Amino acid sequence: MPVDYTLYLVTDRGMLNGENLYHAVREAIRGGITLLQLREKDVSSSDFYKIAVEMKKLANSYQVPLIINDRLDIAIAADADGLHVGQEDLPLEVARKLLGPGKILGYSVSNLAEAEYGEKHGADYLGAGPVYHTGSKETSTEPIGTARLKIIKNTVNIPVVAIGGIGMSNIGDVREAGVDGISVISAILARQEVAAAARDLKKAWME
Ligand code: TZP
Ligand code: MG
Repeated sequence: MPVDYTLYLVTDRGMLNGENLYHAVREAIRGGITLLQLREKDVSSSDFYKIAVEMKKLANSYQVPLIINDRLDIAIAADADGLHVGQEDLPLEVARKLLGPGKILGYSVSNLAEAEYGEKHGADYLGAGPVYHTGSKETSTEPIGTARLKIIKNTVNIPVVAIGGIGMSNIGDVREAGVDGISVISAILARQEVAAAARDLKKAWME
């Protein structure tokens, strides 16, 4: 089944101001997210696994694919739809080998060399960024901007999803770069009205 990369939500429980993660994700799904990444920092493996299993049930019931960030073991154990790895995670080709050909494998890139490497070594899609400054991830990588984003998109032949600091104010510029979708944390999860935030982004993307 082809994956729709239009509006890809990455989770961060730290953004929720005490709100329940499953509730927030359900609202985001109702608002129209097309893909979900469970990104858990500072949890035990046992908790990560339990959350992944619950999230998989939730995502399944709405036919939204679930991708696990970084942890191949959790992705396999929870029978998630895929895994997302970054430059400091398990090597892409190793992840592909262990994950098998049928699962979705995503790869974080911030320059053209990484993008070409990803395409060549088994990534199904690239998460390219940070496009803009973001407060959601500690990163020393300078924002790549939409010009470099566009070069990445025009060079590789796999889907490219833009990430980092994307919201209603700049979604039009990102779309103009020709990418396949946007990946966001705060533009959905830090908002009071999660479903409405997702709906507005989706609508802005489609217009
Ligand atoms: N990878 C690159 S930027 C980022 C990740 C996980 C954080 C994106 O969060 P936000 O709130 O959409 O800027
Ligand atoms: Mg990572």
